[in-house]
Parts: sequence; C-alpha cells; structure tokens
Amino acid sequence: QGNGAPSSLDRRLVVVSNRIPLSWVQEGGHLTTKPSSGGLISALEPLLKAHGGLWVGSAGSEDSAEIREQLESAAKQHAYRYTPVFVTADEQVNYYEGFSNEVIWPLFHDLQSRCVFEPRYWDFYQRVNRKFAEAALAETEQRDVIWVHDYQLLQVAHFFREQRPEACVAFFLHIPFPAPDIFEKLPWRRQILEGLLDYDLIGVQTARDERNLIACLRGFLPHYKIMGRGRRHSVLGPQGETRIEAMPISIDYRDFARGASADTVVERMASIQKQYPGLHIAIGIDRLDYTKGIPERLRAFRALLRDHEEYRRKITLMQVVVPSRENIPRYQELRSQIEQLVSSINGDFSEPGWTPIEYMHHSVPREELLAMYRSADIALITPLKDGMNLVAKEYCTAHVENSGVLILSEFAGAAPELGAGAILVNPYDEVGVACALRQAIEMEPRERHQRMLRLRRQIRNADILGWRDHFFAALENLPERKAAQA
Ligand code: GDG
Repeated sequence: QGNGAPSSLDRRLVVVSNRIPLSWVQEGGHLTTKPSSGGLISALEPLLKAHGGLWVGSAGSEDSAEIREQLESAAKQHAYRYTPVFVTADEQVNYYEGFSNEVIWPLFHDLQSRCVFEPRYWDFYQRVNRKFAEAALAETEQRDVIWVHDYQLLQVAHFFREQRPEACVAFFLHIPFPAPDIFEKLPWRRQILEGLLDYDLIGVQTARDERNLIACLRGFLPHYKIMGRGRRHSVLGPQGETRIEAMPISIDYRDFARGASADTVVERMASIQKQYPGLHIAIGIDRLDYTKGIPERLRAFRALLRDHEEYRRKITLMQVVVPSRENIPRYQELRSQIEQLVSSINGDFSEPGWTPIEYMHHSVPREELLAMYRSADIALITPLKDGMNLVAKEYCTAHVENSGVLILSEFAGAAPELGAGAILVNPYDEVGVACALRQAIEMEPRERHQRMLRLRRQIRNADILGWRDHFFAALENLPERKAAQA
C-alpha cells in the first residue's frame, strides 16, 4: 500500500468516463464484446476490480437487450457493475469527435492550430455532459463518491449539482492542463472553469498542470479566492470550495512485474529476440495520435541511419500504432503520413536480412505487449505532449532484470518522475533524439543497470495503489458543500 494513506474507502465508488472498457463488434450476426485499451482503462480497471462499485460510461449508440445481457454477464466476472450511456451518432460527431477531440484535446496539448472552435460542438458537449450526469444521478445515492474522468466530461459536476448539490463529486484530468496564453483561446473558457469548480476535488497529473490551472483560474475568474501553494490548492467561490491536487497516475507495478516474469512471456521474448540476431531493438507503442510524436520520431530514426552509417544493420525500430479515433479525418491523415514515412525509410535503408522499421497498425494482446517490452533494449517514447504516458512506466516495470534504456520526451507528464533515470529529449529535435539513440546503444551495461534500477524503484514507490490512496486521502479531508451555496 502506498504512502501509509487509507487504502479503502467505505463509500461506494462510482466512476464516470466517456466509455466503459468494453466495445462491441458484429461477428456472424452476433454482437461480441471486445475489451478496449488505453491509458484511462489501464489505470481504472484494476482499481475498480479491487474496490468494487459502478462504472458509468458510453456503451455505443443504441440500447438493446443483447448489450444489457452482455453487460450483466461481464459484471459477474468482477466486483463492479456497468451503467451504460447511449450516445447517438449525432452526439458522437459533435460532442466526442467535435468538442472533445477537435477543441479540448488539441488545445490542452498546446496544439491550438489544430482546434476547430465550432459553436455547435459546445452545445452538444453540454447536452451530452448533462446526459452522463443524469445517468449517474439515476443510479447513485447521496453517500456515493462520484469520480468523473477526463476531458470529455469537464461539465458533469455542473449538471449533477443541479439535482444533488451536496453530493461528493471528484474529477481527474488525464491530459495536461495548458498555460493561460493557450487556454485563453477557448471561446468557452469561463464556462469550462466555472464548471470545473462544481467539483469538490480536481486531480491533475503534474505540478505543472496544477500551476497552469491555478494561473487560469486567477486570470479568468479573478473574484474567486485561491489558497495554498505547491501541489495543493483550494479555490473558494460562490459554488463552494474546490480542492486541486497534482496526483500523478501510475500502473499496477506488482501485477506488471509478475506478468512480465511469466514463463510464456519469457519464451515469447526469446523468440522475438531470435528474429533480430545481434540487433538492438528499439520500441515505440502508441495510440495513433498526433500528440504522440510518431512522425517526428520516425524522422529522428531516419536521421540516425542517414548521418551515422555505422548504425545501419545495428538497430531495428519496432513501432506499434494502435488504431484510435478512426472516424476523425486528421487521424486518418496521420495514419497515411506515418505509413508513407515508414515505407520511405524502409525503402531507402533496407538491406537483405535487415528492415529498419517493423511497423504494426493493430493492438497486441497483453502477453505479447509484455514480451515486446522485455525484448526491447530501448524504449523510444517521444510525445509532443502527454498527460503522463503509462507506456514509459510499463516498459521499465517489465524490465525485471534492470536492462533496457528509456528515452523519454521532456514533455511527457512522466518526465519529472522518471527524468533521473531516463535520457530526456526534446521530441521536436530530430538531431537530439538521434543522438539519444546513439547514447542508448553505446551505454555501458553498468550505467544501463543503474538507471533502470532507479526508474523501477521510482515506479514501485509511486504505483497505482499510491495514486488511489492519494485520491482517497484527499477525499477524506474535503469540506462539505452546503446546498445553500449551490
Ligand atoms: C491517456 C493520456 C495518460 C497500448 N497499446 C496496447 C495496449 N496499450 C495500453 C498501454 C497503456 C495504455 O494503453 C496507453 O496509455 P498511455 O498513458 O501511454 O496513453 P493514452 O491512451 O493516451 O492515455 C496519458 C493516461 O491517459 C492515463 O492517465 O498517461 O497521458 O493521454 O497502458 O499498455 N495494451 C494492449 N495492447 C496494445 O496493443 N494490451
């Protein structure tokens, strides 16, 4: 258990997120459930499995007896239940693809030129946030702790409080919070900030996110009283008091380390390594997303092969790109851009018996993922901006023999925690990233070992249990919201 903080909450936990961790595919005239992957799911699933409770989230666009049955039977396998929310096709386009992914996502990742500030998106965003709030209201009681997650649901507390002003509603933002000079571009900046202050507790990933959020509150809501400093603040406004804390998310360290040590994983690792005799394997695993810096990474890899001939036939980059947000045109364009780059680099540098980049555009099962992590001498994790980046923590944890080198973007939320053991890079600096690759290849085994040991200790000491305890401890100390203040 982390930090000596309380490890269990005696109230029911209700998680609200954009999606529940299941999706459906039509197979042979039947609906089949399929687990989904992604950072939020990786973090919350073990927590709900251990703690029990309820998970409210979208389960597609149409309600059906078949879906309800499958949710019931999935719930029987663990200690928590699902409350599905059905998001219509129109809502999906405007609330999810539109406001969430063409406004908030790029803006909060400092990529304002990619934003589409379409007023219709905002109307839908509010409508669907209300829908989620109502679904949660229908299934919960006053004593429950409602824990809303991520940028798609910033306004849920606002609608929830209209019905239940004294409830305990907390929030965690998985993505970064931008600085005021970026946030100010948002036409609905005031409503978003006021909506956030309807939460009792807001958790963000890093001290920098907290600083940015506080600076935005000071700048755009100057009449609110802000107290505290460092990683803990309180904001007093007409709606009541909101606590803000940085609580970096993590992974289930023990479970990952145990999984990575399984015989099947070790066997698979050996067979992957056999396919690349005498080669250094670098790995990249990302959802298909422009924030992950995949084209920039490929260009850096090309620079290494172009400018340092001696590294040709010495290294292979295994790049897994997991399909994501496939209906959004920008994501389709990104896929073609990545595939063109992979094919041109492979075309320029391949030789019989050596392909510079092994590219996969599909997700891989967990055991395969663990075997890939363990086979890789180097992890090349270079997001342009990232809330945390769990892949970095998973890679290190899987390296149970303390081998492996982590190259990490200084703009990942994981950088402050992992910076001492990783090689930090600026993902925009092609030459710098190529240089880090050389440093990783040439690193003495002793230094490798020391750095990895340090990384793994850090992750073990601040794992997902610590994150959960941090959240639960913060809840214990919250002042009550009075109905009259709402
Ligand atoms: C958001 C924030 C923040 C990936 N491919 C496969 C697979 N995965 C799993 C990884 C990891 C997760 O998905 C990805 O997590 P990240 O944290 O790297 O990234 P996002 O999905 O963008 O997550 C991020 C996170 O939320 C948590 O707060 O860290 O900054 O953007 O767990 O293992 N899992 C399997 N097969 C795959 O092919 N089984």
